[in-house]
Amino acid sequence: MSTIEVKVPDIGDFKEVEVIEVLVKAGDAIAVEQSLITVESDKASMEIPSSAAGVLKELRVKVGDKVSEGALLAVLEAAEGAPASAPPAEAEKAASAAEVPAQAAAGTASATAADAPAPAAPARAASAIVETAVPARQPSPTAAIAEAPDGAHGAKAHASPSVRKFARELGVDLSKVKGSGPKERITHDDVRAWVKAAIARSEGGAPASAASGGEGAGLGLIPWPKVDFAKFGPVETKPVARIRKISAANLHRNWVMIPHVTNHDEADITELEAFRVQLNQEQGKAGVKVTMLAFLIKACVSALQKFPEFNSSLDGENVVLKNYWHIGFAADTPNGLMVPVIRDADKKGIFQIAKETSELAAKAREGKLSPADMQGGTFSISSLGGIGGTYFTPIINAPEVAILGVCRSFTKPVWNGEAFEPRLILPLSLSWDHRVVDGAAAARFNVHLAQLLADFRRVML
Ligand code: CAO
Repeated sequence: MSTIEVKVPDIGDFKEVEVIEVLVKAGDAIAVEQSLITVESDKASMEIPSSAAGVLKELRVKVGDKVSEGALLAVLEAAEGAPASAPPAEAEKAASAAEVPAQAAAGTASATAADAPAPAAPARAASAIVETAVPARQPSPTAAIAEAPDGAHGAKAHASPSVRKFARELGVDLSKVKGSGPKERITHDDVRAWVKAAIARSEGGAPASAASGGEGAGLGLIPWPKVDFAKFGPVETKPVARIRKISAANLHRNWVMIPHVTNHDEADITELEAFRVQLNQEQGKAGVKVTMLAFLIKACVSALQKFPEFNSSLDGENVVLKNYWHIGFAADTPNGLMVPVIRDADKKGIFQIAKETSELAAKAREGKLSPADMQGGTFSISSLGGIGGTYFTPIINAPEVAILGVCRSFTKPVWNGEAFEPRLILPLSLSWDHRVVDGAAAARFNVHLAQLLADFRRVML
């Protein structure tokens, strides 16, 4: 069996460059052009490929060695029957194929890559590609990188082409990986360790990590602060309730993924509240208690029919406008927030809606809501009127595109053209998804809703 010596090819002006990574070990079957080591100069790093195929008998360099063109890298036992090295024609082809992207890259390289000194234009076997985020890498005998931006993130990552390729295959953003090699260079093992840690984090429970912010929750943020609270005073630690974990994960996603805007307005509900009190008096204790929430649901359906984009969902490139009006309402329960849904609220009267909201709220508090009770909502209302407050910014209940928050009504003096008179005012806070709705439409929606609540006869129009 014959042996072949593999030497450092022409690497342009690079001399006495340090071996920073060894990519193979004795006994490995080596293919022609397989990377053997990575070397690094002050300006760039590059992988040195094998000029021949065979089994690696001996590697003659180690990490930290300095090598130049012609230095002996490895001794191979030639693979039986296989051509010991790339035929010259193939090598020429590979070299010229590599030179094309090198030129293209020079024209399209980002500022970071363009600022880096161009690797020496090597003759034949040692071409160079300045790797940018844009083009797919071409095969090259020797690929040089110059602190090129990685992926779409634009952050500098210090890694060899094979590590970059490995990271791309696994979908790893190298700017997030800490390098353990010389000068914080990222190695294959660093990428592997990062992936393992990411899997462990996600297996640790998305809701919990969402609640705590996780490791920056994948947003490139600094990690959540880890504080030993007991150092500062007595503490009590208890697990997050199951429902709170679920709602936390949903709220977190919605808050992060939806560009929320909230418009505030006021509705004069003086007459409506008087009407509500009158209805409840007429009915007595035996009847259904008519609530402001029931009127709000009915008024919202009417406003949603006038402004259908608020009763829609985003579905990829499409907006799905729904011709049904199922209204969810936030219910505060001992276990956390739940959102039961009043189906076909457009077909129901105030008494029916009041009855259903009261039943569903009771079911929510008893933990007896079924999944069907909470599905299919097209718009939500969050009423804090029984508690207090003036305005707040409710989080949209995806895949809906808007939510109405209402707080406690209050009496304020309103100028009627001749004098101030006391009026009962309901504060409205409408949060909407700016991908689907615009501010002008939201302002119109609120104005219209306030008109409906001020004169409920308008709901019939
Ligand atoms: N202004 C003034 N008073 C109001 C009011 C308002 N906007 N809304 C309700 N009230 C009054 C009611 O009339 C009732 O008074 P009485 O006891 O004298 O009749 C009292 O406040 C209690 O009402 P309620 O809030 O219990 O009942 P509701 O039908 O208005 O609301 C429900 C039902 C399920 C919406 C409510 O119980 C609830 O859970 N609200 C919290 C929702 C929530 O948590 N939102 C936040 C989500 S984001 O974290």
